[in-house]
Amino acid sequence: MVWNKEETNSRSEMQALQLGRLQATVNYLYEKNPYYRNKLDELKVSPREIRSLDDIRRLPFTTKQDIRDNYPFRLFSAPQEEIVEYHATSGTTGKPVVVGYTRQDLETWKEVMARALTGAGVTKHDVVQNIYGYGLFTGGIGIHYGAIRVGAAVIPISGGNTQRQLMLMEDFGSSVLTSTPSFLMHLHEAGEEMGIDFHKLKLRVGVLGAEPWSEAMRHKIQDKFGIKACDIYGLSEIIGPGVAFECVEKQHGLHINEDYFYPEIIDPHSCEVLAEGEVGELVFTTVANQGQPLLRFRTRDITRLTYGTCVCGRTTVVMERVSGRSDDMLIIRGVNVFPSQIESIILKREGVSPHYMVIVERKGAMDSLRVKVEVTEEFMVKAAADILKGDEFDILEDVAAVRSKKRNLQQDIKDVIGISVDIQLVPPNSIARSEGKAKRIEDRRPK
Ligand code: DLL
Repeated sequence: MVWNKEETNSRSEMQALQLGRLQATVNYLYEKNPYYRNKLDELKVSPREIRSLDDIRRLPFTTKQDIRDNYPFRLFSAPQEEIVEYHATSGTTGKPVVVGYTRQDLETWKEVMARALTGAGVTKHDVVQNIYGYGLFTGGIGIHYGAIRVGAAVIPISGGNTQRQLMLMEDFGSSVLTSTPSFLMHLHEAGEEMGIDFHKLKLRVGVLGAEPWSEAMRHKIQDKFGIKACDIYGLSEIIGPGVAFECVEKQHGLHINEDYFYPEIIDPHSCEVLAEGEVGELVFTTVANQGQPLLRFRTRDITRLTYGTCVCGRTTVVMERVSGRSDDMLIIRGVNVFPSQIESIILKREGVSPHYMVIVERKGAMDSLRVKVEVTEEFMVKAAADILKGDEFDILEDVAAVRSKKRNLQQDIKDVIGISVDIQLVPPNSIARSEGKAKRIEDRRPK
């Protein structure tokens, strides 16, 4: 289902809309924002010279660091009295990255979120259990705005609260779950322990994102909950959730709301713009934002773009699911590795759960990779049987079933990523669960 006719624009209609909005944005920034005015002056680009969409290449890039350096409000272009809402990313180091929205920006957000939920098949008949965190994080409130715009009922439960989540899911008849995929897996485990049969509940759709997840994880979640799971992508700097989303008809690739957020793919090293279909870093220019419009914001997310008409009727450009962030990409002995590649292998194997952690260490001059993964309860029972047969009880390591499981996983991972990793199998529930985005990498190399 399509929410708005702009989503089915012809390419020329879309480009005309984008160009008009881009020109207005560059003018607006030149007039209102000293930071961008200086940047454009330095590059000797006058707003009048932006005559085609290709001229976007003359505009400067913006990075997360640029926003931080202008903390808190120096990148805002609307006057303070026009700002009606703030959000910020937690930021592991230093100051957070701040975003400000005008009333019109909130309208944009509601619109793109309504498109995303409609794309996943959500209607006014649905009850949306919104598990994304409310607060400075954009997930909770962004989904909330969109759900109300499509007329669905929202349960603003936010993250955490496992027992209450499960209770309301049953008692309020939730039909849609909006959550990070990793937290949803945790809810499933907890519910299973309590004897909940998820297939008997009213659940039918999941709108999942905010972190990378694999196709294998989608299948697992769909089977376990009896739902259709669609990916949703976004980032605070651009608007929050709703920048791009998967349609339930295809469930393959995410439609970018490109009439608001103009995408490019660049080579992250040379910064050259890449052609359709080539994999690189996603860059967005917001062409309709007022509070804090950004030119060519470097997301660090790795993907590729494809143009065409989708089975759902949308003509908006599609981005492949994000395999990871360039800063999550590990370079181990010269080989590029994303945790999501490892996840897709783990999820296809019996006996291990989707809870894992990738640990990078330096041994001598060499970097090494250790994958810590939880075994399932069933696997523990099988391993215990081995122990009873006479093996010494030496945690999990000496048990035959464990040895062969480790060997197999090691081989499968090597086949896909091309390097050897150590596998560490750990008991169920021993890897910390996150209520929001899962932490998958622990880099212990000396800085
Ligand atoms: O995570 C916004 C959001 C909330 C998206 C709820 C979807 C659902 P930030 O906290 O600013 O915003 O984090 C943005 O998260 O650059 C990606 O690296 C990652 N990310 C977001 N969605 C996906 C996804 C929200 N579907 C950063 N797949 C982005 C992979 C994602 N990575």
